[in-house]
Amino acid sequence: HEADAHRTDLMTITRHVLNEQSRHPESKGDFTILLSHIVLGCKFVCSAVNKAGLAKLIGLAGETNVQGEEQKKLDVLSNEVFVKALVSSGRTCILVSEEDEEATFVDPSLRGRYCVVFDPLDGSSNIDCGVSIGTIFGIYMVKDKDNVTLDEVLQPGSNMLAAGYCMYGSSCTFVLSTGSGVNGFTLDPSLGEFIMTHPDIKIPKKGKIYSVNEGNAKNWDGPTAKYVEKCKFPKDGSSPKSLRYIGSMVADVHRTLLYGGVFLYPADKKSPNGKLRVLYEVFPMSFLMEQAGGQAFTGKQRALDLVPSKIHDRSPIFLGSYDDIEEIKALYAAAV
Ligand code: AHM
Ligand code: MG
Repeated sequence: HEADAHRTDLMTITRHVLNEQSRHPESKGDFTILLSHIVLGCKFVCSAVNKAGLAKLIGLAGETNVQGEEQKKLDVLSNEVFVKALVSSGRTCILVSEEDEEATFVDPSLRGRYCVVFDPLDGSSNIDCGVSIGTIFGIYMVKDKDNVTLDEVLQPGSNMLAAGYCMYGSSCTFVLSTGSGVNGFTLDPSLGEFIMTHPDIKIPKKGKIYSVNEGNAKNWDGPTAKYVEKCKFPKDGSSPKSLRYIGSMVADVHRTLLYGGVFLYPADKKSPNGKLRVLYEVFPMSFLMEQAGGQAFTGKQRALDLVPSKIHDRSPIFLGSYDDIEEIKALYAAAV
């Protein structure tokens, strides 16, 4: 029976990626190995997040516990785990993490062709109250691993090979795109494996939810203010949209992918480039949105066409359902 097949035929991430790679005979399994190291990092963070209260992992970096050991804040710990897992995979050459001011250039003896940009634990202000947080990543590939410069990662998001996130929520969910659609996997803790639970995610063409930090409204520009006003007081006879804002990008984007609608972190007078980081927040989420049939826009252009000039650059971002983003684009086009 169909139902039985679902229960006994477990599509793990590794199996899924191997299937995808088999369509590229030239591939030597390097991507599968790289991804398994990212997945390992996510499993570690998932278990650490679940134990955060218990293990007293929460605390300021540099504080010492009763044994006199240094306590690391969860985001610092997560970063170390990802950096070590990625370096030891032997498949990476440059790493860019939100936690590290400088990019990491992998020692030539361990170098591979992939660059990974990531935010190891995004939304960390939500840790202490148990709200969902996540890891976000994007992957580029270099031509010549023996000759790499920072320019390899200062590239438009459309050059990414793959992107994804892992959400540490009521369950642990891994969402991935390697450029041919988006798939979601849920961690089965008893197996320690992510099993495909959300094949071929497509975002609804139009949604009923908007998601934004409205506390910044007094500093918004005209088109953003007009759009949010429209969400609340539609003039075309449609129902107002619902507001949902978690304040964890991974959770807000995950809901947007599944239910549709828009997530925005616009520019405002205080932060003319918004808050979110181009390389490891805006790009991976924009990549996933487009792969799921939605759009990602900066207020000026397609988000994936941005070219960052520094690794920690920020950009305003509007992402979500195709039709909803069209409305935002029209408001920005009318404003110039
Ligand atoms: P962080 O990288 O310092 O955790 O900040 C990123 C987070 C995102 O997850 C979220 O979308 C945004 O900050 C929320 O910002 P705000 O609190 O300004 O609404
Ligand atoms: Mg972040």
